[in-house]
Amino acid sequence: MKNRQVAKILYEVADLLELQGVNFKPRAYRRAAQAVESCPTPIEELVAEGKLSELPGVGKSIAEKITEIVRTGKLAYHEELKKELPVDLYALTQVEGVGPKTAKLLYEQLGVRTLEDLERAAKEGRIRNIKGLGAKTEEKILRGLAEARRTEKRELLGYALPLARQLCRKLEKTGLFRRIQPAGSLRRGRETVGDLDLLAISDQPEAAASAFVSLPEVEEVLAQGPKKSSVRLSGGLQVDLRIVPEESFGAALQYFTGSKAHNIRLRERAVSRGWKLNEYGLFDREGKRLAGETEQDIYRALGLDFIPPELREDQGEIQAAERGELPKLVSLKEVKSDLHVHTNWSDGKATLEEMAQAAQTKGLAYIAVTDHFRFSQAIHGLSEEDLERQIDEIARLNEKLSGFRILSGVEANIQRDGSIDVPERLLRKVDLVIASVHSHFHLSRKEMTGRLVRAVEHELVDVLGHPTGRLIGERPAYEADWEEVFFRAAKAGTFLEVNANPQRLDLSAPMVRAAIEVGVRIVIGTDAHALDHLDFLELGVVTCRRGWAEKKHVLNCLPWEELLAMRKRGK
Ligand code: DGT
Ligand code: CA
Ligand code: CA
Ligand code: ZN
Repeated sequence: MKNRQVAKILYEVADLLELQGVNFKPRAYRRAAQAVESCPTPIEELVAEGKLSELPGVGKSIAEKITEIVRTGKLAYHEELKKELPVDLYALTQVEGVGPKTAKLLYEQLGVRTLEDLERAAKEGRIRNIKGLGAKTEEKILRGLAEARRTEKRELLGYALPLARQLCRKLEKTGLFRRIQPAGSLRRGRETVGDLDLLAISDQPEAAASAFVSLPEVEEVLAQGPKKSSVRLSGGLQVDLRIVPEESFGAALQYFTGSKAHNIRLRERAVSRGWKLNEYGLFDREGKRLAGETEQDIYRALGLDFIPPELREDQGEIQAAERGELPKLVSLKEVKSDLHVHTNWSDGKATLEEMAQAAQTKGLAYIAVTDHFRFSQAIHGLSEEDLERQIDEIARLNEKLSGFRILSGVEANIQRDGSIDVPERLLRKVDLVIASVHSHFHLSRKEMTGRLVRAVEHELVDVLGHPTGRLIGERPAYEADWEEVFFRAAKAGTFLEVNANPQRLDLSAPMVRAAIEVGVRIVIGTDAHALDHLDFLELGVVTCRRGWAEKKHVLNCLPWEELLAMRKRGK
């Protein structure tokens, strides 16, 4: 049972409860589902260790339900609710334009249970005849179906990356591999991956392939051989393993890292010199091998600086490499801090001290604690008095800590009109103010732009949190004139966040690139609500790298005193 499958059941429970008109509970289930989905630890482990309640949003009752799912593969409560609506609600509601209510209507009127049923009904023009839906909805559903198909089987990087590492570690331990490493979109750091591509060198390829297909994570063996094997894991993800000769490892790594578009450009370059480039190596006219053992050799032979995998998207990287103008990308070890951390003062799971210790153990020099300011019943935020007390508590802890600093902060809410819901007195008192949109997502483009501009121009707002509000695979970025928002943020000296939560990665990589081009400074925050969420920092760094960001663009690379001096109010 994988986290994703558990989450799916919880999401369905939320939708089914919502259909029954139940209040609050759906939200609780959705939050728990999200926590399970984005938790890097396998859910079985948490159950076995009795650690479920460490997940944000998971209380005793939902923890029991999760345990039941992990133990039995299903949930009686879910099956009971599902009698009312025996359809693949999770898949159907992934389609934009289909919420639980529409799904119910479609089932009752047209017997739609699956995505295939939905597609047929939409194509045959039967949806437009349903009262309350109409031709517009039908069109929207058709568009939504195409989009859902494209993202349906993609896995979040935040889930796939630890998984890929775990598989490689297990295989290394067999002693059958001289080398093994991930390639493909995972190595490029794409926010979602379609499948995993592992590349290896082995002196016993048959035995190595056999070890691979025998991994406990494997559900189905699609192919097995000394050169290529493919499996499907129980979570549904496909993994390809290719075993290649040592002399062509670099060429294979280059080829299978992609992207396809980048490879095509690179091959054109080889061809224009009368050479041939493929997964076996770079060869001249006579078939003599020019390079192949390492990627560096290949790029060098083609007259290019080494191009980091994150840039290989055919977005100008080859021209830049030719001119020696590639950015010197920011790296994880240069990052000294996590600038968006929650604690149990609001909806986080760990104490201030635990969070600080965990961050220090990870090698960080400081964090900003930015708990939610009160804003809804469901998310218990800080009151004014809480925040004052927390600031004092942080000051006390800072005296105790050595070689580590906690910055006090707050995650304020940007209200519909762009104003900030924390009193000015408190905004002045904390070290770092993140302002985020947590409500009214569906404004007109003009209104949303005005709202965000007002927030970034607020003299006491330091950071715009998860700026576009997108949730990968669930909710698109809200409509706004981003160019305008970036421009105004740069001008005002307000930083933009790269929120490193696996489902957010917001700003996205292309947006990071656009933002730094107009002079915006970036801060990375994991939005951690539990200790192991601090590991998401790497995803934020990867997103910055894909956005061509250098150390100078990412303020987490500064010592804390210098970061504070960079704030507009620090000047
Ligand atoms: P994914 O799996 O959809 O997230 O994306 P990738 O990039 O991992 O794509 P995948 O797994 O289909 O193939 C791995 C790499 O192999 C891809 O990035 C580039 C290379 N590759 C695959 N097919 C072709 C091709 O037809 N031409 C070239 N030049 N390269 C290819
Ligand atoms: Ca792949
Ligand atoms: Ca593949
Ligand atoms: Zn947050």
